[in-house]
Amino acid sequence: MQHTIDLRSDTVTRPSPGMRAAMTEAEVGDDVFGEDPTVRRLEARIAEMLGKEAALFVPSGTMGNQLGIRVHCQAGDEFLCESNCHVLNFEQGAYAQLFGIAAQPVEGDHGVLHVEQLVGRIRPLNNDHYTHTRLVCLENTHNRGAGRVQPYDAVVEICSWAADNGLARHLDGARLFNAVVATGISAAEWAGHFDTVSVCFSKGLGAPVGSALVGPGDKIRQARRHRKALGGGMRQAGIIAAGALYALENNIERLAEDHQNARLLADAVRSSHGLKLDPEIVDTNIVNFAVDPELGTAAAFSARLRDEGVLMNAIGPQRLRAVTHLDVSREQVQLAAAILQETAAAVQSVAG
Ligand code: TLP
Repeated sequence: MQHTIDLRSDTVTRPSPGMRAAMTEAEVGDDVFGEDPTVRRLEARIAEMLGKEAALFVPSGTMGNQLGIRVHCQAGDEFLCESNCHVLNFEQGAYAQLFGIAAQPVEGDHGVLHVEQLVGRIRPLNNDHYTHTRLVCLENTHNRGAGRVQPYDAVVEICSWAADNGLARHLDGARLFNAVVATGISAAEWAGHFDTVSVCFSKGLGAPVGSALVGPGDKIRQARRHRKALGGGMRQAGIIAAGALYALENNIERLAEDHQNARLLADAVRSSHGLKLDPEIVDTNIVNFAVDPELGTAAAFSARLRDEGVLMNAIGPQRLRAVTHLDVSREQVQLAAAILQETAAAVQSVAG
């Protein structure tokens, strides 16, 4: 069998030789003492890119989000979010488990929310029956929304409504740079509407480990304290921060290639009988599609693809997800697209 083409997630990338060299040469110190020069450089760089005062290097996007929520809320508070967001569905409800914070989910259209859906959802403070609504949390790009970019105007409207009503704003920007490349709207412009933003270096940017929480100095100081409590205080973390710095220098613009490759895969889905893009639009590097029950389940279809050397995860009984990234070339994506079409046709001919 040919080399496996791994489209399960953009988290599967391995550091390139250039990135590994940067990591090997990184100057390091004890970051719990605030003495790692490479971590400091990374924190200063990402804060500057997002137009914020400060940043905190954390081991994962999950920790970045949970700290982001924690610095705006405490036990008995709640945040508004989209019902398919990562924070709510894929982080074990850590905000509730660890901090006593609740979520009020609101269903969007493939992850996209509009301000009218949020108006009226802030609970009155003067009634002891209610949690206190403190925060709005958005996700851009939206993972379950198939990499959907939030419409910029909707973000501006939601965030200014939130600010006018005394709510803080946190952005899960695990794939913010995909939105930047897809729209030409800078990271600082997007981030300007939020108090805190978490960004991941270990998704499309290709670093092996790490995320950052970015925001005002006082919130980041608070987050640093909570990070220690969660066991996220790292020592000579400059080794991994160097990979993230390398990613910021080298791997942002190239995300456009991943977006083109995702469109190529989407075309293969469109032309395959029994497969249907859902949603139809492919904004960035994630392609979600439905498998007609007559072709079997998504898990069975995924297993067929695996036999042909293509990895795509089932994300529902009849849904699959494919994610393009820097470790799959144009040629590999072309091959994966052909295998996808052939597999659909082969299964169809048996079923039909
Ligand atoms: N997403 C992973 C899985 O957890 C689903 C993936 O393969 O896409 N926010 C968003 C929008 C994410 O997609 C992810 C990871 C995270 C946060 C969490 O990042 P990590 O895995 O670093 O904790």
